[in-house]
Amino acid sequence: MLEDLSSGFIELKKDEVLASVKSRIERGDEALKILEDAHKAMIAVGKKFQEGEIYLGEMLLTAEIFKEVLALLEPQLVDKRSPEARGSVVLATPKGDIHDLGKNIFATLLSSQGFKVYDLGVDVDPSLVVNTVKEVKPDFVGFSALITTAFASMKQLTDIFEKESLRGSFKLMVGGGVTTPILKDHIGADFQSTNAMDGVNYCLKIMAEKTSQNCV
Ligand code: B12
Repeated sequence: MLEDLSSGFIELKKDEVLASVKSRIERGDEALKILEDAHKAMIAVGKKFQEGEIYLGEMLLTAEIFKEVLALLEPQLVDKRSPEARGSVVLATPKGDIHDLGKNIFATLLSSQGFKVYDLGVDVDPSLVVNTVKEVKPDFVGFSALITTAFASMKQLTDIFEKESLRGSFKLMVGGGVTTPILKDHIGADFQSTNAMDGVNYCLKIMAEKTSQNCV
Protein backbone atom coordinates (compact mmCIF):
# COMPACT_ATOMS: atom_id res chain seq x y z
CA MET A 1 0.00 0.00 0.00
CA LEU A 2 1.25 3.53 -0.81
CA GLU A 3 2.14 5.26 2.44
CA ASP A 4 2.28 8.64 0.75
CA LEU A 5 -0.44 9.50 -1.76
CA SER A 6 1.55 12.50 -3.04
CA SER A 7 4.24 10.39 -4.70
CA GLY A 8 1.54 8.21 -6.29
CA PHE A 9 -0.14 11.30 -7.76
CA ILE A 10 3.10 12.94 -8.91
CA GLU A 11 4.33 9.73 -10.54
CA LEU A 12 0.87 9.11 -12.06
CA LYS A 13 0.58 5.69 -10.43
CA LYS A 14 -3.19 5.62 -10.72
CA ASP A 15 -3.69 1.91 -9.96
CA GLU A 16 -1.54 2.11 -6.84
CA VAL A 17 -3.30 5.26 -5.60
CA LEU A 18 -6.72 3.68 -6.09
CA ALA A 19 -5.68 0.38 -4.50
CA SER A 20 -4.29 2.28 -1.54
CA VAL A 21 -7.49 4.31 -1.11
CA LYS A 22 -9.61 1.13 -1.36
CA SER A 23 -7.59 -0.65 1.31
CA ARG A 24 -7.76 2.39 3.61
CA ILE A 25 -11.56 2.44 3.19
CA GLU A 26 -11.68 -1.30 3.94
CA ARG A 27 -9.63 -0.93 7.10
CA GLY A 28 -12.03 1.79 8.29
CA ASP A 29 -10.04 4.99 7.76
CA GLU A 30 -12.26 8.08 7.76
CA ALA A 31 -13.23 9.24 4.26
CA LEU A 32 -12.56 12.87 5.20
CA LYS A 33 -9.02 11.99 6.31
CA ILE A 34 -8.31 10.17 3.03
CA LEU A 35 -9.76 13.15 1.14
CA GLU A 36 -7.47 15.47 3.06
CA ASP A 37 -4.46 13.37 2.02
CA ALA A 38 -5.57 13.46 -1.63
CA HIS A 39 -5.99 17.25 -1.31
CA LYS A 40 -2.41 17.53 0.06
CA ALA A 41 -1.22 15.40 -2.86
CA MET A 42 -2.78 17.89 -5.31
CA ILE A 43 -1.01 20.75 -3.55
CA ALA A 44 2.27 18.84 -3.98
CA VAL A 45 1.42 18.38 -7.68
CA GLY A 46 0.83 22.14 -8.00
CA LYS A 47 4.22 22.83 -6.45
CA LYS A 48 5.93 20.53 -8.95
CA PHE A 49 4.08 22.30 -11.78
CA GLN A 50 5.15 25.70 -10.47
CA GLU A 51 8.76 24.51 -10.24
CA GLY A 52 8.59 23.31 -13.85
CA GLU A 53 9.06 19.67 -12.87
CA ILE A 54 5.77 18.53 -14.36
CA TYR A 55 3.73 19.86 -17.28
CA LEU A 56 0.11 20.85 -17.78
CA GLY A 57 -0.78 17.48 -19.37
CA GLU A 58 0.49 15.64 -16.30
CA MET A 59 -1.39 18.01 -13.98
CA LEU A 60 -4.53 17.18 -15.96
CA LEU A 61 -3.90 13.44 -15.49
CA THR A 62 -3.54 13.91 -11.73
CA ALA A 63 -6.94 15.64 -11.76
CA GLU A 64 -8.38 12.50 -13.41
CA ILE A 65 -6.86 10.34 -10.65
CA PHE A 66 -8.33 12.70 -8.05
CA LYS A 67 -11.81 12.35 -9.63
CA GLU A 68 -11.57 8.54 -9.35
CA VAL A 69 -10.47 8.82 -5.72
CA LEU A 70 -13.45 11.06 -5.03
CA ALA A 71 -15.79 8.55 -6.72
CA LEU A 72 -14.49 5.85 -4.35
CA LEU A 73 -14.99 8.09 -1.31
CA GLU A 74 -18.38 9.53 -2.27
CA PRO A 75 -20.51 6.68 -0.81
CA GLN A 76 -18.71 7.25 2.52
CA LEU A 77 -19.03 11.03 2.35
CA VAL A 78 -22.73 11.07 1.60
CA ASP A 79 -24.87 10.95 4.71
CA LYS A 80 -27.53 8.30 4.17
CA ARG A 81 -29.97 9.65 6.76
CA SER A 82 -31.80 11.75 4.12
CA PRO A 83 -31.85 14.87 6.27
CA GLU A 84 -34.57 17.48 6.02
CA ALA A 85 -34.01 20.40 3.64
CA ARG A 86 -31.67 22.73 5.50
CA GLY A 87 -31.19 25.65 3.12
CA SER A 88 -29.97 26.41 -0.36
CA VAL A 89 -26.60 27.29 -1.85
CA VAL A 90 -25.67 28.69 -5.27
CA LEU A 91 -22.12 27.58 -6.13
CA ALA A 92 -19.86 28.68 -8.97
CA THR A 93 -16.27 28.77 -10.11
CA PRO A 94 -16.20 32.34 -11.42
CA LYS A 95 -15.34 33.59 -14.90
CA GLY A 96 -11.67 33.06 -15.77
CA ASP A 97 -11.23 29.88 -13.71
CA ILE A 98 -11.87 26.30 -14.85
CA HIS A 99 -10.84 24.38 -11.69
CA ASP A 100 -13.70 22.40 -10.18
CA LEU A 101 -12.47 19.50 -8.05
CA GLY A 102 -12.78 21.40 -4.75
CA LYS A 103 -16.11 22.95 -5.71
CA ASN A 104 -17.48 19.48 -6.47
CA ILE A 105 -16.35 18.19 -3.07
CA PHE A 106 -17.99 21.13 -1.33
CA ALA A 107 -21.22 20.50 -3.33
CA THR A 108 -21.20 16.79 -2.37
CA LEU A 109 -20.66 17.52 1.33
CA LEU A 110 -23.38 20.22 1.35
CA SER A 111 -25.88 17.89 -0.37
CA SER A 112 -25.07 15.16 2.12
CA GLN A 113 -26.04 17.53 4.93
CA GLY A 114 -29.41 18.32 3.35
CA PHE A 115 -28.61 21.53 1.49
CA LYS A 116 -30.10 22.12 -1.94
CA VAL A 117 -27.14 22.97 -4.18
CA TYR A 118 -27.41 24.89 -7.45
CA ASP A 119 -24.01 24.17 -9.01
CA LEU A 120 -23.49 26.54 -11.94
CA GLY A 121 -20.21 24.94 -13.04
CA VAL A 122 -16.91 26.58 -14.03
CA ASP A 123 -15.90 29.79 -15.83
CA VAL A 124 -19.35 31.10 -14.95
CA ASP A 125 -20.55 34.35 -16.41
CA PRO A 126 -21.58 36.91 -13.75
CA SER A 127 -25.02 37.30 -15.36
CA LEU A 128 -25.82 33.60 -14.76
CA VAL A 129 -24.95 33.93 -11.07
CA VAL A 130 -27.04 37.09 -10.69
CA ASN A 131 -30.04 35.63 -12.52
CA THR A 132 -29.90 32.41 -10.49
CA VAL A 133 -29.71 34.36 -7.23
CA LYS A 134 -32.79 36.38 -8.26
CA GLU A 135 -34.65 33.22 -9.23
CA VAL A 136 -33.89 30.82 -6.36
CA LYS A 137 -33.25 33.33 -3.51
CA PRO A 138 -30.56 31.16 -1.86
CA ASP A 139 -29.45 31.29 1.76
CA PHE A 140 -25.80 31.19 0.58
CA VAL A 141 -23.72 31.97 -2.48
CA GLY A 142 -20.31 30.28 -2.73
CA PHE A 143 -17.41 31.07 -5.05
CA SER A 144 -14.65 28.53 -5.55
CA ALA A 145 -11.40 30.04 -6.83
CA LEU A 146 -8.05 28.45 -7.64
CA ILE A 147 -6.39 31.11 -9.76
CA THR A 148 -5.79 34.73 -8.97
CA THR A 149 -7.18 35.89 -12.34
CA ALA A 150 -10.66 34.99 -11.04
CA PHE A 151 -10.43 37.67 -8.32
CA ALA A 152 -11.54 40.46 -10.66
CA SER A 153 -14.68 38.64 -11.73
CA MET A 154 -15.61 37.90 -8.11
CA LYS A 155 -15.26 41.59 -7.25
CA GLN A 156 -17.30 42.51 -10.32
CA LEU A 157 -20.03 40.14 -9.14
CA THR A 158 -20.15 41.46 -5.59
CA ASP A 159 -20.38 45.00 -6.99
CA ILE A 160 -23.39 43.90 -9.07
CA PHE A 161 -24.96 42.28 -5.98
CA GLU A 162 -24.60 45.59 -4.12
CA LYS A 163 -25.90 47.67 -7.03
CA GLU A 164 -28.96 45.47 -7.44
CA SER A 165 -29.62 45.40 -3.65
CA LEU A 166 -29.23 41.60 -3.56
CA ARG A 167 -26.25 41.38 -1.20
CA GLY A 168 -28.22 41.45 2.06
CA SER A 169 -30.38 38.45 1.16
CA PHE A 170 -27.67 35.73 1.47
CA LYS A 171 -24.34 34.94 3.10
CA LEU A 172 -21.42 35.04 0.68
CA MET A 173 -18.68 32.41 0.99
CA VAL A 174 -15.41 32.14 -0.86
CA GLY A 175 -13.08 29.15 -0.85
CA GLY A 176 -10.43 27.28 -2.83
CA GLY A 177 -6.65 27.06 -2.80
CA VAL A 178 -5.78 30.70 -3.54
CA THR A 179 -8.34 32.38 -1.29
CA THR A 180 -7.32 34.31 1.83
CA PRO A 181 -8.95 36.49 4.51
CA ILE A 182 -7.65 39.51 2.55
CA LEU A 183 -9.59 38.40 -0.52
CA LYS A 184 -12.66 37.86 1.66
CA ASP A 185 -12.47 41.47 2.85
CA HIS A 186 -11.70 42.77 -0.63
CA ILE A 187 -14.87 41.30 -2.13
CA GLY A 188 -16.93 41.80 1.05
CA ALA A 189 -17.64 38.09 1.65
CA ASP A 190 -18.94 36.78 4.99
CA PHE A 191 -16.80 33.65 5.14
CA GLN A 192 -13.57 32.26 3.65
CA SER A 193 -11.93 28.86 3.92
CA THR A 194 -9.68 26.41 2.10
CA ASN A 195 -11.49 23.50 3.74
CA ALA A 196 -14.86 22.27 2.45
CA MET A 197 -15.95 20.83 5.80
CA ASP A 198 -15.40 24.21 7.50
CA GLY A 199 -17.71 25.69 4.85
CA VAL A 200 -20.39 23.09 5.60
CA ASN A 201 -20.11 23.78 9.34
CA TYR A 202 -20.47 27.51 8.67
CA CYS A 203 -23.68 26.89 6.66
CA LEU A 204 -25.05 24.63 9.42
CA LYS A 205 -24.27 27.29 12.06
CA ILE A 206 -25.98 30.08 10.10
CA MET A 207 -29.08 27.95 9.44
CA ALA A 208 -29.27 27.01 13.15
CA GLU A 209 -29.10 30.73 14.05
CA LYS A 210 -31.85 31.53 11.54
CA THR A 211 -34.06 28.78 12.99
CA SER A 212 -33.56 29.95 16.57
CA GLN A 213 -34.33 33.57 15.55
CA ASN A 214 -37.58 32.41 13.92
CA CYS A 215 -38.57 30.60 17.13
CA VAL A 216 -38.26 33.70 19.34
C1 B12 B 1 -5.61 20.01 -10.85
C2 B12 B 1 -5.13 21.39 -11.26
C3 B12 B 1 -5.47 21.82 -12.56
C4 B12 B 1 -6.39 21.02 -13.48
C5 B12 B 1 -7.86 21.33 -13.06
C6 B12 B 1 -8.80 20.16 -13.28
C7 B12 B 1 -10.17 20.42 -12.64
N1 B12 B 1 -11.16 19.75 -13.20
O1 B12 B 1 -10.32 21.17 -11.71
C8 B12 B 1 -6.00 21.63 -14.87
C9 B12 B 1 -4.86 20.81 -15.43
C10 B12 B 1 -7.13 21.72 -15.90
C11 B12 B 1 -5.46 23.00 -14.44
C12 B12 B 1 -5.38 24.09 -15.28
C13 B12 B 1 -4.74 25.27 -14.94
N2 B12 B 1 -4.10 25.55 -13.80
CO1 B12 B 1 -4.23 24.44 -12.23
N3 B12 B 1 -3.96 23.40 -10.71
C14 B12 B 1 -4.38 22.21 -10.37
C15 B12 B 1 -3.84 21.84 -8.98
C16 B12 B 1 -2.65 20.90 -9.17
C17 B12 B 1 -4.81 21.19 -8.03
C18 B12 B 1 -6.12 21.96 -7.80
C19 B12 B 1 -7.07 21.04 -7.07
O2 B12 B 1 -7.98 20.48 -7.67
N4 B12 B 1 -6.81 20.80 -5.77
C20 B12 B 1 -7.59 19.85 -4.97
C21 B12 B 1 -8.86 20.48 -4.46
C22 B12 B 1 -9.65 19.46 -3.65
O3 B12 B 1 -8.49 21.57 -3.62
P1 B12 B 1 -9.27 22.96 -3.59
O4 B12 B 1 -9.81 23.28 -4.95
O5 B12 B 1 -8.45 23.96 -2.88
O6 B12 B 1 -10.59 22.62 -2.74
C23 B12 B 1 -10.59 22.35 -1.34
C24 B12 B 1 -10.87 23.60 -0.50
O7 B12 B 1 -10.21 24.75 -0.97
C25 B12 B 1 -12.37 23.67 -0.45
N5 B12 B 1 -13.08 24.55 -1.38
C26 B12 B 1 -12.98 24.64 -2.72
N6 B12 B 1 -13.86 25.54 -3.19
C27 B12 B 1 -14.54 26.02 -2.14
C28 B12 B 1 -15.55 27.00 -2.07
C29 B12 B 1 -16.06 27.35 -0.82
C30 B12 B 1 -17.13 28.39 -0.76
C31 B12 B 1 -15.56 26.72 0.36
C32 B12 B 1 -16.10 27.11 1.68
C33 B12 B 1 -14.58 25.75 0.29
C34 B12 B 1 -14.07 25.41 -0.96
O8 B12 B 1 -12.84 22.36 -0.72
C35 B12 B 1 -11.79 21.47 -1.11
C36 B12 B 1 -11.61 20.40 -0.03
O9 B12 B 1 -11.41 20.94 1.23
C37 B12 B 1 -3.44 23.26 -8.41
C38 B12 B 1 -2.38 23.26 -7.31
C39 B12 B 1 -2.90 23.80 -6.00
N7 B12 B 1 -2.00 24.14 -5.11
O10 B12 B 1 -4.09 23.92 -5.77
C40 B12 B 1 -3.07 24.00 -9.71
C41 B12 B 1 -3.18 25.53 -9.77
C42 B12 B 1 -4.45 26.00 -9.08
N8 B12 B 1 -3.28 25.77 -11.23
C43 B12 B 1 -2.63 26.81 -11.59
C44 B12 B 1 -2.56 27.28 -12.94
C45 B12 B 1 -1.63 28.44 -13.18
C46 B12 B 1 -3.34 26.68 -13.95
C47 B12 B 1 -3.41 27.14 -15.41
C48 B12 B 1 -3.48 28.67 -15.65
C49 B12 B 1 -2.20 26.50 -16.14
C50 B12 B 1 -2.03 26.89 -17.59
N9 B12 B 1 -0.82 27.34 -17.89
O11 B12 B 1 -2.92 26.78 -18.39
C51 B12 B 1 -4.72 26.43 -15.88
C52 B12 B 1 -5.98 27.25 -15.52
C53 B12 B 1 -6.80 27.71 -16.65
C54 B12 B 1 -8.01 28.49 -16.08
N10 B12 B 1 -8.37 29.54 -16.77
O12 B12 B 1 -8.57 28.16 -15.06
C55 B12 B 1 -1.95 27.51 -10.43
C56 B12 B 1 -2.67 28.80 -9.99
C57 B12 B 1 -1.68 29.88 -9.59
C58 B12 B 1 -2.35 31.15 -9.16
N11 B12 B 1 -1.92 31.61 -8.01
O13 B12 B 1 -3.18 31.71 -9.79
C59 B12 B 1 -1.89 26.38 -9.36
C60 B12 B 1 -1.93 26.87 -7.91
C61 B12 B 1 -0.59 25.56 -9.63
C62 B12 B 1 0.67 26.35 -9.34
N12 B12 B 1 1.22 26.20 -8.15
O14 B12 B 1 1.14 27.07 -10.17
N13 B12 B 1 -5.08 22.99 -13.14
